[in-house]
Amino acid sequence: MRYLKFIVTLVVLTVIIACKDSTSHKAGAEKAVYKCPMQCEGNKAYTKLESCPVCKMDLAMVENQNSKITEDAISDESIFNLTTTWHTEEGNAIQLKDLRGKTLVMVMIYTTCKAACPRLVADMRNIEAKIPKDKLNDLQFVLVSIDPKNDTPTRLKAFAKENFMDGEQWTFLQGNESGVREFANVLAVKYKQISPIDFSHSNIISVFNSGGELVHQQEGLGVDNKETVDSILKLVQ
Ligand SMILES: [Cu+2]
Repeated sequence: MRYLKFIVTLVVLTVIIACKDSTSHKAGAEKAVYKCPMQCEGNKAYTKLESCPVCKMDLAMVENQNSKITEDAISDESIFNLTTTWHTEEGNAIQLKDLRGKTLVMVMIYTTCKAACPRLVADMRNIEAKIPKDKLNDLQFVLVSIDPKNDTPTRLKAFAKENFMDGEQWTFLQGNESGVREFANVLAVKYKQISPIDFSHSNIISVFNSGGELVHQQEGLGVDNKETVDSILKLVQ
């Protein structure tokens, strides 16, 4: 019986190592997780290399679950198919697919808005506040400007600071006019410039899974965010 356990362990370890070797190049900088090779607690994962509390065997390293999705092909519905280059509030040039691997909570705003956007921003912060701190690493809250002319990276950075949203989990994006319009169309967000400094716009917060597929939208200002939070928590479990 003991030999059998040993052989099973060897086989499992070999498979894990083989899988890891073939995927490690693509997986990028995902953090490692550890699981019991005997799966005493099913799929339970640990973040430290220790021993299984049930069988006392050393845990084996496996890739983060997120990396599974990272390696899969992008589906036709994914926003990662959009090829516009954006600039973050830090001035970095990125494409949406660079956000791959995280659950995304996205909203379109502009920083000089005096009416709806301050409330949308508050709604985003209220959603963030309901997410357990240890889950925030798996999430990115993204605010896309519908006013790329005025919302430069510098302006976005200042706005982030003013609103206490300069933590790692917050990203602000400046695009170009066609890229912003294209993205808005995907979200079904409508916006229209009504004066040199004002836009009318829809108020929609969208949740995407780590493959960039839309899973939930909430529409309105100050609406009950329970469904939105639940949809996020399901994705980051
Ligand atoms: Cu607004």
